[in-house]
Amino acid sequence: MNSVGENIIRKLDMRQLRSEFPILHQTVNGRQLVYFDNAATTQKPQRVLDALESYYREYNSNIHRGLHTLAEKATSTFELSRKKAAEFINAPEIEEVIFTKGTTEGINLVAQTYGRKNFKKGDEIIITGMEHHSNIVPWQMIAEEKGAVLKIIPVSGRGEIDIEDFKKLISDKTRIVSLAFASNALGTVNPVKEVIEIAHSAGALVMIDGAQAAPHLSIDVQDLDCDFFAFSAHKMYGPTGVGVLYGKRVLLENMPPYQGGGEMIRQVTFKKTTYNDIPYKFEAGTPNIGDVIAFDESIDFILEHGRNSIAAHEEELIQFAHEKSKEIEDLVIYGEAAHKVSVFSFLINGVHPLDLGTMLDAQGIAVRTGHHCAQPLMDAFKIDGTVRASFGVYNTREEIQIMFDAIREIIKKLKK
Ligand code: C6P
Repeated sequence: MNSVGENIIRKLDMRQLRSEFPILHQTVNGRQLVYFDNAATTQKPQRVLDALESYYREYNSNIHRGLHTLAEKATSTFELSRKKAAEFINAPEIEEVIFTKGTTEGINLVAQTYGRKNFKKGDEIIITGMEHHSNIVPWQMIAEEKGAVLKIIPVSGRGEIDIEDFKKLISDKTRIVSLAFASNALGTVNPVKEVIEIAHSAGALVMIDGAQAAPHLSIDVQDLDCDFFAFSAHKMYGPTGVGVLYGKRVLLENMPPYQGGGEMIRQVTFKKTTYNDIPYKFEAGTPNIGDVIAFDESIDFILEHGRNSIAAHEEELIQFAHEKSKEIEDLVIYGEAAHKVSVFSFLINGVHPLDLGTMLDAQGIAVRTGHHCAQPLMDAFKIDGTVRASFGVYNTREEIQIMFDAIREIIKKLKK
């Protein structure tokens, strides 16, 4: 499944593809919406909306509990999503796929269970200087509690890490290396496979923050050989409130539960509780059933259009944006890595990013401005934030042209 149709690169039929997204067909502030905030969250195709509605209209029930027909349908449909998610990342076993609220919860889960059980004073955790706060703060919290030390791989001016810097940091004290596959603020795709090989040979585990990789790149956790991999459905055309944490069985089985409650137990007495098998041990309480079910449709959406075809389309968009940006003298790009996903982060000399964002919004162009939840990275670049246009499968060159025309007009107006 992971490789079905993946080697074929087809030109996407943009008219048909865009017609699948009802939200795109509206005017915002009197202009046709140009949605360039896909790294924050993507829009949802009709099939995802339909799946969610169909669950609530036709078979809303709790799962893994009831014996009645609706409960059985809800349970089997929910579990089909797990199977699909496992195939999407080529997980060897379905039980290694845990449903979470999103990437943030996945990383916190590992820090608070694996970390709490295994870290001790003087142990080291390595992250990169381009991490999202979700991949910094959970490690800081557990490091503080355990007396462990957080070490940072520096980021170059182009927005890349140097493997040699990583080699200098890793030692027999390193317990885990946690890094983004792709940076949300710069677009950089990190050399995760190389990092994993080096970390493993030093006896350290590796957690991959896949939030910005899952919508754009083919993910194969077996090929990567990562120990943990977290991602969010809402960044890949699926619903909010759903994410996946993949972990190797042997690790998950030896980790204590994250939260206590229903579903995660085998037997409870007032004296002692025994825990359920994975993945249920980590899924206390009623999960986000409807959204997990709808997530299945977003995976199919990606697979049917083809990950390689989507990647090729997005590569064309990011290249076009880089090309166009050369025409604007005052534009400075943040993130010029050799391998990038479709994130275009920039500043215009003399224009505050928040002002530029507001002025673009006035023309129906949705971008994100600010530190992008990567404040240490912004500090390293000595800036408060950037303007970020992040492209998704439904974006077009014409829309990028519209944004650059708008930027040019804004600069002209401000310079008058
Ligand atoms: N980045 C952005 O606009 P959640 O919120 O749990 O779905 O994902 C957190 C997260 C973790 N890692 C990376 C690399 C991310 O980009 C994000 C979310 C959004 O860039 C919202 S801040």
